[in-house]
Amino acid sequence: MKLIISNNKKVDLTFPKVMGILNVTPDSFFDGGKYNKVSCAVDRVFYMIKNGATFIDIGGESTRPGSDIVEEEEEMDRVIPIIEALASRFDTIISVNTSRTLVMKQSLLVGAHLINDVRCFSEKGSLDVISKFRIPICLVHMKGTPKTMQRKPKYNNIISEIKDFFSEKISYFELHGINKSKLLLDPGFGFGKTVSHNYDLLSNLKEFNCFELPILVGMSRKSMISKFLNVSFDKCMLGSITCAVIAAMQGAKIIRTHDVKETMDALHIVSYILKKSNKFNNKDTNKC
Ligand code: 7PJ
Repeated sequence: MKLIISNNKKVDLTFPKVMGILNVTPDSFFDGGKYNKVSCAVDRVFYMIKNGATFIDIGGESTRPGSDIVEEEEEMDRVIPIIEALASRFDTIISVNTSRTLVMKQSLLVGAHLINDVRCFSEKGSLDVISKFRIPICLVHMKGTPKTMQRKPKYNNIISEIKDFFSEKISYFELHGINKSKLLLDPGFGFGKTVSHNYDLLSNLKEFNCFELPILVGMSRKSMISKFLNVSFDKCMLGSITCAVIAAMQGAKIIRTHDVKETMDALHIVSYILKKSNKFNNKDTNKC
């Protein structure tokens, strides 16, 4: 499986890759406030690339549960100078975590390659921007909004509901001129899910391979780990890597993480295991 970023940029997704998280918000729950200066962000990204990150995901709005909305101008001021600095220095794939049409457009103009919108391109005009720039996009499942999503989320069958969501979105985007090959799917760990829902998802993640699109997962230091283990966010690295391994063994292709180096170590072993198991056992696809 390959992801075409642009005419001269492709990512081989035969084996899982890492997306390093760069939060440029003052209030993110784990690393908020650390990388909001351009030079600190550049240093951090250099470190992540050196340790094996293929993608860098930049976010200027915290979407943690209960977080408030950030003004558009504030979000622009946080992310645009950093994207510009990164695009001129590194050959990495720059993903922007935003729901704002203007932020998408400006980010793409200064060198971003991918848009990751947890609100699934619901803002007016965003579809026009992504279709004009022909960039890959990540479709994330979320029930509610970051402000409300953790107020008793309920599902009858979380797997089939998220499959229906993906089917509907894929058709919608195709209908609006976006090639299916530009889509990444993310079941949205922590976005309108209880701890138990998140583990329902993780234990059945391979079900989403039926779409034959790359699956991206973000579980790094989320409450599904801290609450389950009853530890603080800073003690969640091993739990996060365990979840990353479980996802990658089921075919997840992009692992969004705060801990690039440690996740890469784990994924090197996962890739070797997948390679060896493929030698004996062909195709593990299922139908939707
Ligand atoms: C995710 C994300 C995720 C994608 C965040 C955090 C909260 N984007 N942005 N998937 N999570 N695609 O990092 O804890 O799971 S923000």
